[in-house]
Amino acid sequence: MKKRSRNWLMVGFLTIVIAKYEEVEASRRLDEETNLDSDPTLQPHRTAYHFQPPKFWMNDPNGPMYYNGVYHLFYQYNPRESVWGDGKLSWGHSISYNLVDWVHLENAINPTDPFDINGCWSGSATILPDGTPAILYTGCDPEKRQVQNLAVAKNASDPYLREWIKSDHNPLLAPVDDIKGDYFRDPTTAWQGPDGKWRLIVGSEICGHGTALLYHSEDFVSWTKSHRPLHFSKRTKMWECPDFYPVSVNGTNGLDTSVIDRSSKHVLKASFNDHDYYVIGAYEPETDAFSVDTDFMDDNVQLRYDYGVFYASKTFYDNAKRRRILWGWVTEADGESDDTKKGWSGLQSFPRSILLDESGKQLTQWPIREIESLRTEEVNIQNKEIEGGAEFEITGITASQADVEVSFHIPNLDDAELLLREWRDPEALCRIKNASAGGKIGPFGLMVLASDNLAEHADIFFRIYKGNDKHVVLMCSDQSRSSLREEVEKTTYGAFIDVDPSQNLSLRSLIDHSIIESFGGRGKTCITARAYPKVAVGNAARLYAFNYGTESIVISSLSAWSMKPAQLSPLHERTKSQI
Ligand code: DQQ
Repeated sequence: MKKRSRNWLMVGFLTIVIAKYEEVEASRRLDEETNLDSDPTLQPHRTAYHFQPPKFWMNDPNGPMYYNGVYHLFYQYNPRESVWGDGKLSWGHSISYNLVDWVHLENAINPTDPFDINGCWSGSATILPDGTPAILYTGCDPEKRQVQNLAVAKNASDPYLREWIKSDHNPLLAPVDDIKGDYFRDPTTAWQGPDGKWRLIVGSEICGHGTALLYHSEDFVSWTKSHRPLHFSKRTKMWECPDFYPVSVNGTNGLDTSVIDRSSKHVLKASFNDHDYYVIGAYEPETDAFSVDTDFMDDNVQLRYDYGVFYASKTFYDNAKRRRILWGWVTEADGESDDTKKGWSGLQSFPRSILLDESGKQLTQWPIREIESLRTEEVNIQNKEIEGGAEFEITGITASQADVEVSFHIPNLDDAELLLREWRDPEALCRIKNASAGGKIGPFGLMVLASDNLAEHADIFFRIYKGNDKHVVLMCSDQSRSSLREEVEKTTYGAFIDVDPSQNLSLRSLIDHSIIESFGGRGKTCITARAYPKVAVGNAARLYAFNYGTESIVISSLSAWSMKPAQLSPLHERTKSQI
């Protein structure tokens, strides 16, 4: 080799080494700045068994799927900072064998092409009949118009599906006619009708009404817009992240998205007004007619997946365990500067399996049973009366990282207070009648993330009222005293639960440092809340059961467990046997 070319080679080599060194240094500096590698006491609010990327901003769950023995979760990810920022988001990607422990991979999709240069936004995965996993996602183009794109796994035999190839045909769908460029996003998992054609819906707002635009395709590449949307509502604005899937009536299994079974019903979910609302109805695959039992924002019934912090959710069908699983984005309730200091923002709810309730009128949700693999120390209490005005501590477990299941018996329902007409809004009622406002039957429930002197605590509780022809059960999640820090948001959430309180009334709460996911009436009503205690952190956190009503309540049974942390780490930090 000539001397000059040897020198060039040397320069090239050194440039690569320096660039690599700078990259590693920059990442080390970022870790240092964001405390992520530091003492865990500096990260008291980072969760132990909820899904989080190693750092920075995460919002919606995207394209969850089960493929060849591996669960995939993609998510809206800002790989540069802990805020949503300029919206130039990527699809983060992690895989799991049990939906509890996760391996973080490189981003699956980045905003690098004209059809997504301003952001790769939410979308869904569909497994095509030949086994190809396909992702449909929203791209923001150079004019910030929203368009729908396709990406397929480059190598379906890679167990982790690490590389994704964007289609040459992108964008597949562009906003035309009456669709506004900024109201056209979040394609669903596609399903096949009896005619073999694919269908999918995209969230939109047409003439001021929230709309699920319907498209058809024979080849998954060219799509035609149907004249009639699948559904729309005059009572709502833009629909984000729609989801549409069948649920079996009286069945205990979930259904795959394309299953057409005359005895099933269909669920349509749309995200708007900061909540995930759903309706249940009958879907005719021949005509694509969808007739709802009760509509969005009906005066009497407004169904939500979760009455707390839970948004832009997505379900997928797990054919290994024949269940439909729901993920939802749980945002932070502290400030943006806190998120920058923490170095991260956003959680995913613990995955929930979702079924149609036996009433047929609503869904029920329950943490997937794999969560039980994290349970360690256990305490059990049976038949314990809590007199009016009393509380008692549940000891023997790690109260900041716990799973608690309790079942209450109400010995005397006769003296329940009357539900006044002006108390129709359950959230407002929970605010007026917070945990410290005494009542007759209730408030009773759990006091979590509590400090020694009870200066800090979050409360999940019930109150029972007498309605017109039956008892009414109110469930509240009161954060008003959850942190001594004044600046964090402490919204109180509430909902009525359609249960008969003469039967046992159950409550389950997943407590994980700064998140409390609560399931009332075996998952009929779910409320997720955030709390950022100053004192009640780590081992200083305590757990109580309480009853501040005048009537005694009996805990028929209570089981509580400390939870082990789930394993979440990047691929390069794992040995093969750890995956
Ligand atoms: N988040 C995405 C959008 C979606 C919104 C952008 C919902 O695709 O509509 O990050 O949170």
